[in-house]
Amino acid sequence: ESAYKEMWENLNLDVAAHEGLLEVLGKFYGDIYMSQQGRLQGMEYLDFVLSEVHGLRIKELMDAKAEGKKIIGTFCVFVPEELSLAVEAVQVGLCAGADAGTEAAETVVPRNTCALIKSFIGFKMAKICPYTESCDLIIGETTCDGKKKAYEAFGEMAPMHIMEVPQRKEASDRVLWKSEVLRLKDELEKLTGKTVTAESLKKGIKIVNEKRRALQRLNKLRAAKPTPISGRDVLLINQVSFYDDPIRFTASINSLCDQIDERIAKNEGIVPENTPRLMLSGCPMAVPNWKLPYIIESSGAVVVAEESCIGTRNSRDLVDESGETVEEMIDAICDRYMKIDCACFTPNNERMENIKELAKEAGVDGVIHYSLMFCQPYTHEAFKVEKALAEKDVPMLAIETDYSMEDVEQLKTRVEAFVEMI
Ligand code: BJ8
Repeated sequence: ESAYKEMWENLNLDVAAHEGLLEVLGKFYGDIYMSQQGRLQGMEYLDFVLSEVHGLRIKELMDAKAEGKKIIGTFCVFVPEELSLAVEAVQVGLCAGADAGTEAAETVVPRNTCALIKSFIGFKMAKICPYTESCDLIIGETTCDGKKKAYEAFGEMAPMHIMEVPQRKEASDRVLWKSEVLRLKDELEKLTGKTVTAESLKKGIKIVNEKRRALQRLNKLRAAKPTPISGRDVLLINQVSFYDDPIRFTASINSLCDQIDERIAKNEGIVPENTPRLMLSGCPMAVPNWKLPYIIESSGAVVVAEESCIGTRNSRDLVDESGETVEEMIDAICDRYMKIDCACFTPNNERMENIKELAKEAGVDGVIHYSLMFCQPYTHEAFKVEKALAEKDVPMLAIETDYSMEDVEQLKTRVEAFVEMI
């Protein structure tokens, strides 16, 4: 009997279905993560966080709520965590990465919807996600059509606020974006009864920047030859960055980076130096979507970069810290978020530049472009990414998949052939 059962019941979860999910998750994690040899000791923190993902962390959220704090859920890196922190709220990323409640989801969204969307709707309808159930407000956004329309259905089941994210980067788009950031600020102030002050916003900016700096440091270090940490482990760190306490997370990642420094000084790697180095690029991989990295890393290659929102797209840019007034800091936040090179933008040429640069910095031998099936923005951009990389003689393999395990063998065959070729 789990000590958390009462908490889950109070959250109105379907306790039996939830137990089933935890069991599958635990087994999956064991196979994919605990089986690794020579892992850094600092990864124990991540193992612990993951083992308590529906336990201790949810308890912390419940304790925060008891103190009067609000929980804000998000599905996209466009939602500025800085603002949530400035009203003493806790922000958690909800994007679900597992096949769950798909049948139920397909009663409210079309079948040809990407797995990520079906997953967050399915988790809600099956009542198995304690994060979703803890939220006082969930922020949606007008990015792809799939999400935009799915939020209409989701909004009937949960309290939502939708941000309009522009689709282009002209001056008028920046004006729209600022008005949306201000509208979110008003909404958060209303929800929490707190006011965003220069002091609280400065603190929020600092906390989130520090988190991004730790991830930047990790991304630099992992690129060493031989690579000191597996791609799977870095992906896990990026995933956990969305729901862990930001200050504690930053400290843990910095101490992990200290260990990586030591490993590099000894010229130690997680795999032999001549292991083919790959970059993953494309759609975000939410917990527990570890399928493709696992396939890659059991096909004789290692992942040394993730160009995605659960990767460098979320940590690459910092908010300028020189602002003193709330207005200046809001502007700095707007500027930083407008740099996000999501495929929902048109044109989105900066993504091609960023990919070429990252491929070079990380010294990759090839790129695997990953799109979820039915994701229009990223499947379209796969063609452009391949062309951009070809200019630099970097080969690319385009993969479209979902959360099912049916195509594992077929993917493995394709990945192995690609690894052999590079
Ligand atoms: S800023 S990438 S987190 S929107 S996979 S739901 S695009 S059909 S996730 Fe994203 Fe924000 Fe952009 Fe990043 Fe639609 Fe594609 Fe599904 Fe996707």
